[in-house]
Amino acid sequence: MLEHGLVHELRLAILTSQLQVAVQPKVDISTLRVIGGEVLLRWHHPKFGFISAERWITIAESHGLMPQLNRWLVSQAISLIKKGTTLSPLSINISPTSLDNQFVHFLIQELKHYQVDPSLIELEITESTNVENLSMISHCLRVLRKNGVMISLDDFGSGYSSMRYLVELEVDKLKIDKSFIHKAETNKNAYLVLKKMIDLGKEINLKILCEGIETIPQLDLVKTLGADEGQGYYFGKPELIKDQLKLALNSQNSLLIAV
Ligand code: G
Ligand code: MN
Repeated sequence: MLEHGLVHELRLAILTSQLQVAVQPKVDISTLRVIGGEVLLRWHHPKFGFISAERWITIAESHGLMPQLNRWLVSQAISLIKKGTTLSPLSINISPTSLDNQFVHFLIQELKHYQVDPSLIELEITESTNVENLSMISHCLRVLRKNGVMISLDDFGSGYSSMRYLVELEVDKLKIDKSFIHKAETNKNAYLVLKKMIDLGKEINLKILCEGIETIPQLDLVKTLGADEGQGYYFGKPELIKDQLKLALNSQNSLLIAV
C-alpha cells in the first residue's frame, strides 16, 4: 500500500477501533517471575491483515497523529493498571520527538486523576535521528522522574546516539536491543559489545533488561552477564487486550480526525 493510502487507512482504523493494545511480559532474570509488562499497539486491518507498527508509526509521526495517539495510550495504560486487568509496572513507548511539556503535564494529570502510583508507569525512550537538542528531552525526563515515573532507554545500542543519551539523560534502565542477544552466541564481537554494555550500565547504577530472549541458552547467557530483567518470546509474546481503541467515543477524537 502506498503512503497516502496508508494514512487514509490509519485515520479510518482510529475511527473504527481497528487498533488494539497488546502487552508483553517482563521477567526478573534470577527468579523468572513476571515483574511487569510493555504495551504495544497493534493494527489488524480487515482486508490487508496485520500491518507492522514500524511502518505505520513512522507515517503517524509524519502526519501529526502522534500526540493524540500518545495521550490515548497513556490513558489506556493508566486505566488498565487502575482496573487491575494488566501487568504492572507497565511501560509505554514514547518517541523523544513526542516528549514535551504538554505530554508530561498530561501524564502527571492522568496519574492523579486515576490515583495510580507513578512508579507503576515506565516510559521507554527510543533513540531518534532527528533529535538535535536533547535539553527539552532531558528537562521532561527530569520532571517525570521527580514525579516518580521510571524511564528506560529502549533498543539500546542499535541507534546512532546511544552514548550521548547515556551522558545527557537521567534514566533508570537500559533495554539492550535484541540484535545483540540474538548474535552474541555466534558472533564474538556481538558478545563482547553486549558484555561491555551490561557492565557499563551497571557501573552507572542502571537496571539492565535484555530484549528478545527466545531460547534457554540466550537466557543463560544474559544471566551470566548480569542482566536484571528479560523480555522475549521465551517468556511470552505480546498478547492482545480486548479493550479496543474507541477513539470515536473520546473527546480527543475530534482532534485526531481533524488532523
Ligand atoms: O522496540 P521494542 O524493543 O520495544 O520492540 C518490541 C518489538 O519486539 C515488538 O514488536 C515485539 O513483538 C518484538 N519482540 C518482542 N520479543 C521478541 C523476541 O523474543 N524476538 C523477536 N524477534 N522479537 C521480539
Ligand atoms: Mn519498547
